[in-house]
Amino acid sequence: MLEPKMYESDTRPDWCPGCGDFGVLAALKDALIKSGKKPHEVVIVSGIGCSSNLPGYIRAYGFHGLHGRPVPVAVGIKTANPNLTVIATAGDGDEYGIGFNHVVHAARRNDDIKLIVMNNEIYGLTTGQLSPTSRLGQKTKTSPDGSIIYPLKPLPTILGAGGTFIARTFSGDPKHFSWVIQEALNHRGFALIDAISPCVTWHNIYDEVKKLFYKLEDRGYKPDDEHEAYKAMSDPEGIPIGIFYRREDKPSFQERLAEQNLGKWPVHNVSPLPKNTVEELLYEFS
Ligand SMILES: Cc1ncc(C[n+]2csc(CCOP(=O)(O)OP(=O)(O)O)c2C)c(N)n1
Ligand code: SF4
Repeated sequence: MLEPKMYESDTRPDWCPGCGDFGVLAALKDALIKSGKKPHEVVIVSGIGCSSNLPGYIRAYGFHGLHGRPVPVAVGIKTANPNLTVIATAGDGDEYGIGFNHVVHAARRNDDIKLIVMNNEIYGLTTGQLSPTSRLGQKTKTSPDGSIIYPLKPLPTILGAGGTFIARTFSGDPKHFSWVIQEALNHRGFALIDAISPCVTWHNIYDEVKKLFYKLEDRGYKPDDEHEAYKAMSDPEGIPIGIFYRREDKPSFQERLAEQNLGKWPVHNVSPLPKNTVEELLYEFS
């Protein structure tokens, strides 16, 4: 029997009080429990940033790696052991900036990983510089007179790259957030969840989001049409949340690999490294 406390970590988050990332963490735990996943079946991978500290705050397998690199690490883990549920969690600087190339190609290959990007439109950890999703005119430490760069639109970009599950949700609505994650966990292949997760310290957009967001599913929206998805993603008036696009007919990269390499795959059938080799490697990298 799965209980919420199974995912409780001994480490308490050091996020600022009110940071949107608390809502993301709560929704992720709830979604994993509701999906019937046990902690030993789940790996959470991150890069660097406030949001990227998340794997330390949840009791599952975790990997806290280099800035911008959670996606290739997650893809490697899933490819080596397809029985695992692999989730990458990171910030907009991490995934829409330094690591965006990896995201585009994971979407193109339809790698069977789930990516939650905590999008606060700013660099939080490094104290408030411009990020790829910062707005035109936004004042930050690196744009004191207002940004003169148009923001990246990650959702239509990933749709254009062949993404098969593209959603947005809001940390201020944990029930909706948990539902979107549960749907992503059931998806066959790559899922991008753009999570509005405000940074209360450097760019507090809570009030604005609360005024402007609405749920696609409340308006009878069906996420099966690419052109409708582009339109919904580009609403100039409001902030739609929900699943913009989903298709289940495209096999994941890992499924194709299994078909091609029948008998030689997955890699986890290979004998494990001797214990002392693992200890030597850990010592070298500690
Ligand atoms: C290769 C590299 N470049 C830059 C940095 C410095 N750095 C650490 S976190 C970060 C940005 C964090 O912003 P974001 O990914 O949006 O996460 P947040 O802190 O807002 O959650 C940067 C630039 C780094 N650690 N490594
Ligand atoms: S600086 Fe911003 S993103 Fe980082 S913990 Fe504080 S509120 Fe959250």
